[in-house]
Amino acid sequence: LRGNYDYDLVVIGGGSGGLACAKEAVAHGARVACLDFVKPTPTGTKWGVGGTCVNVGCIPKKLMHQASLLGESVHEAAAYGWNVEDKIKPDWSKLVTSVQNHIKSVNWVTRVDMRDKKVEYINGLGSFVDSHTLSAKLKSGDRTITSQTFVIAVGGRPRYPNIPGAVEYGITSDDIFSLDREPGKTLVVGAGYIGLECAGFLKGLGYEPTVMVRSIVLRGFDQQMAGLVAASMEERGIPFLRKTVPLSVEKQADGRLLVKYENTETGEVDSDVFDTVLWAIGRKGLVDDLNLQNAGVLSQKDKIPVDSEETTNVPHIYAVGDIIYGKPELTPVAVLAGRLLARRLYADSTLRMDYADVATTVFTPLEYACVGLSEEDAVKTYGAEEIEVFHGYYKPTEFFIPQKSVRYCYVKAVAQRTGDQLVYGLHYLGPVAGEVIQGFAAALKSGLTIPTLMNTVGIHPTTAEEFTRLSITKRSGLDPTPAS
Ligand code: FAD
Ligand code: NA7
Repeated sequence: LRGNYDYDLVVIGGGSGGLACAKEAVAHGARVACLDFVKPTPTGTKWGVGGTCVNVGCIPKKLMHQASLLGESVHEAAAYGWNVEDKIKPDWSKLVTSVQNHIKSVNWVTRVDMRDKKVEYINGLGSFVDSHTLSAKLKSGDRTITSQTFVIAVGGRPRYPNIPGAVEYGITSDDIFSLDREPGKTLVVGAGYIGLECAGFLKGLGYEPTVMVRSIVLRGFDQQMAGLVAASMEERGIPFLRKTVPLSVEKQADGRLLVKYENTETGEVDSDVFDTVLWAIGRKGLVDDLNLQNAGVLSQKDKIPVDSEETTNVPHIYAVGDIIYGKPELTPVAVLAGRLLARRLYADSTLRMDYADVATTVFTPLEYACVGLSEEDAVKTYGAEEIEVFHGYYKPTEFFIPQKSVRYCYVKAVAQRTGDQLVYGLHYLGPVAGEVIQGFAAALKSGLTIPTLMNTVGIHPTTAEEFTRLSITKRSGLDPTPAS
C-alpha cells in the first residue's frame, strides 16, 4: 500500500473508461475500488453497472440499428428470390426484451469480471470530502473511502431543454432502449449523431420520426457529408424541421403530446401531435455530485480539463472518458485513455493517449464513417490551395437487384495537394461504414498517402474498394458520378 490510504486507486464511475482503468491498474498490482452509481431518469429508467455504452449507448443503439437494417433486408430479400410472407412488422416489446436481456448478460459478465480481477465494486455515488477522501452514498448509508490516487470517469447524461413539459413528457436516449410501449410517431429534437441514429432506427422499425434541427446537422462533422446523411434520411421519408426550436410540450386528453415549436428564421409558431418526444440535444458532464471544490479540482462547462497525461489541476487526481473537456466522446477513446493511464501510474509506461485521428461512425440507415480531418478543418488548417479532395459516388453491387437508392453512396479523401500527398481525412457514406473505415484508420495513422491508396489493390466486389479508385478531384470539376 502506497501511503496510509484504504486504496492505491479509487475510480469514480464504472463505465467504459473507469472499468478499463481499474482492471488495468489491478493487473499491475494496485489495490483498486471502482464506484458506480446510476441515478434514475425522470421517467424512472435505471440500469446496472458498465456505464453508458453498455446500458444506454453504443450497444442497445447498434442492436436497434441492426433490427432496423434487418427489416430492410427482409424487404430486399423478395427481389433476391426469397418467398417472403406479405407483411412483416416489428414487435417492439420483443425487441426491447431481447436488447435488455443482452444488456443484463453484459452487466452480469462485468460484475463477474470485476470480482475475478479483484476490482472492488462499490455501488455508491461518490463525492469528494477532500483531495484524498471520498464519501460514497450507498443503499446502506454513507461510507468514507481514502485513496492515494483518484480517476474521475463519471461520463455524462442527456440534457433536457428548459421549456414547459420537457422533463414531464419527454424522454431521452436513456429511456428509448427500454421503453415499455411502442414509440409511435416520434419527434426527435436535435441533429447530432444520437438524434439522427435514433430517428434512423425508428424509421426502419416502422415508426414515424421527425427530426427537429436548430441550426445545422451533425455539428463537428464534415458538413458536405452531414448534408448527404440528412438527404439520405429525407429520401427514406424522415422529415427534417429545419431552423426550428421547441417551445412547449403538453399532454392532451387522449394522452398524446402536443408540441409547439418556432421557426427561428421566420418567427412562425406551429404545432404537431406526437406519441413520443425524444430529446437528443447533447449531454452534460456529471460534475455536480462530485463536490469537486472539496478536492480543489477545477471544472469547465460541466467538464474537467486535463493535461496530456489526463491529470487534472490536482496532481493525484486524473480524469478520463466523456467527462474530460474537449475530447471525442467515444467508448474506445475512454477505454484506451483509461488503460494507458493505469499503465503510466502502475507499470512504468510513458505512453500517452493520442486523441488525434480517431475514427468514428454515425449509424444512420445509410451509415457514415470518417477518420481524420473534415474538408473544412483541412481548409482551415492548411488553406484551400494546399489541399486536394478526391471524391466519387459509387453503386454497391448488392443495391442493384432490390433497386435500392445509390444516390448518396459517396466517398472522399482529403489530402495534401503537393509533396507526399498525405491523406488528412477519409469519409465514407454507405453500408457497413464502421467496418470499412476501421482499417483505413490504421493506414491514416501510419502516414497513408494518395499514391499508396491508389496503388492498393481493392477487394472486389466491395464498397471499401471505392477508396482505391478515387481518381476525380473536386478541383477538376469533373462529374464524380459513375457511368454504370
Ligand atoms: P460512462 O460510460 O457514461 O460511465 C460513467 C459511469 O459513472 C456511469 O455508470 C455513471 O452513472 C457513473 N457515475 C456518474 N457519477 C458518479 C458518481 N458521482 N459516483 C459513482 N458513479 C458515478 N460511443 C462509441 O464509441 N460508439 C457508439 O456507437 C456510441 N453510441 C452511443 C449512443 C448513445 C445513445 C450514447 C448516449 C452514447 C454513445 N456513445 C458511443 C458514447 C459512449 O457511450 C461514451 O463515450 C462512453 O460510454 C463514455 O464512457 P465513460 O467511461 O466516460 O462514461
Ligand atoms: P450533440 O452532438 O451535442 O448534438 C446536439 C444537437 O441538439 C445539435 O443538433 C444541437 O444543435 C441540438 N440542440 C442543442 N440544444 C438544443 C436546444 N435547446 N433546442 C434544440 N436543439 C438543441 O449531442 P448528441 O446528443 O447527438 O451527442 C452527445 C455527445 O456525444 C456529443 O457531444 C458528441 O461529442 C458525442 P446546434 O448544432 O447546437 O444548433
